[in-house]
Amino acid sequence: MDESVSTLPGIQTSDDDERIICHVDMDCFYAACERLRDPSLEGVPVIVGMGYEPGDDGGVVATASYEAREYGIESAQPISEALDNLPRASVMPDDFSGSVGFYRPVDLEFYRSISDRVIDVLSSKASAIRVASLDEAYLDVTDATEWEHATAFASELKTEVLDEVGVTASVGIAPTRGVAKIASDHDKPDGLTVIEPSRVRSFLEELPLEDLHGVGPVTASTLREMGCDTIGDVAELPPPALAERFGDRGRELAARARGEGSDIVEPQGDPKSLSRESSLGEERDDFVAVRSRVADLAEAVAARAEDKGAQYRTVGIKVVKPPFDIHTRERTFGGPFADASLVESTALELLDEFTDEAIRKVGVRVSNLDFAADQAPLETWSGDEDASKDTDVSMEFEHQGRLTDFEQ
Ligand code: TTP
Ligand code: MG
Repeated sequence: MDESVSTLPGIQTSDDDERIICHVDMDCFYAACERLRDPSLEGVPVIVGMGYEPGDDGGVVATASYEAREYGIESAQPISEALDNLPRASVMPDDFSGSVGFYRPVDLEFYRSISDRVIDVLSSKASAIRVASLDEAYLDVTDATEWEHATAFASELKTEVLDEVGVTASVGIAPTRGVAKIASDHDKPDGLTVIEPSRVRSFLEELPLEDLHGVGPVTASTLREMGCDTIGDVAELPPPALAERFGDRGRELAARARGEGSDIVEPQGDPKSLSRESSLGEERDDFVAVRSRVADLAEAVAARAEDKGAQYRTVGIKVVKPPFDIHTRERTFGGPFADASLVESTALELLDEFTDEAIRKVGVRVSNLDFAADQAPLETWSGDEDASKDTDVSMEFEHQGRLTDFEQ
């Protein structure tokens, strides 16, 4: 088994200290979710908001699709103002019925279910993930890619989110969390921006002050009074001048403007699933080699679960066929267990369906995790055939992963 397979999240394994941090932020997320269940909203202005009733002018905009943003509609705007901005298809009463745009009320439960699916995909690509909000996450991808391949990595990640969930993401990759976040916002929507360590200063230099985390209109106007028009200008200011004006916050601003900041992605909570996946090279057409790779991944996943003191009820595999055809299969047992050989034999049995097919990538996952329970004796459930099921959830890998490990 490859050494890196048993790497713990957050433990640095690369030769130098430099991490590769990826920030993912979904595009007009609530609106994108609404489009998933109503494709007729595709390509037209969509406003998702709360507190609005037709004929009434209350309520605020939660988000607007990019088509609606063309008309100056933005988050936190009163719906009445949004309605004023939207062109009218005909002369109608003052509500959405006459406008060229569409309104949908916020449905957090639905957005959360989509978010879970996105996070599940992201989790399989990173050694650590921190979910910052429903539509935003930081990933430590140091062990998954290299700077030279970061663009291809990000592109594949975006494609996987789109193919598996149906929404677009903007991705930024940089050496720190702060710069990665600025990068993901840089080319929205459907953005992809990689800022290698040597480019951090020049990337930040020309950006407007407001792109810096913690700089709102008030701070920006103070900074302008101090002669700054860009982030580069802030980086040039002597830090004591900033500290004098803003106190400790000033020192932080100076550091951020120079691209300094944390590169630690601290995972939160217990993971919902643990998985490893691996791309196949030459061996993609050699089923014996594919089986051997799946066996290795199964062993790694079981070891990872053991490290974390986790038992599992579900074992699954993911098979990606060329060009990008994702298939998942899983089997759920009647009780939690921790048994590497059962993970391996189950994964290999599930793989049999794909015998002699060309396979680009394989993954193994355990889910339905249990961190507390003592292991039930095997015989209390192992013969429970009714509780064991195969599921064919192509494009859908149980979607409960929040934190997984992987090996590329
Ligand atoms: P954002 O990522 O800030 O916005 P967004 O995803 O809609 O658009 P972008 O393409 O610019 O990333 O926020 C994510 C979701 O959070 C957004 O879809 C709706 C919700 N939200 C609010 O409810 N109120 C707000 O003021 C903001 C900013 C977001
Ligand atoms: Mg977003």
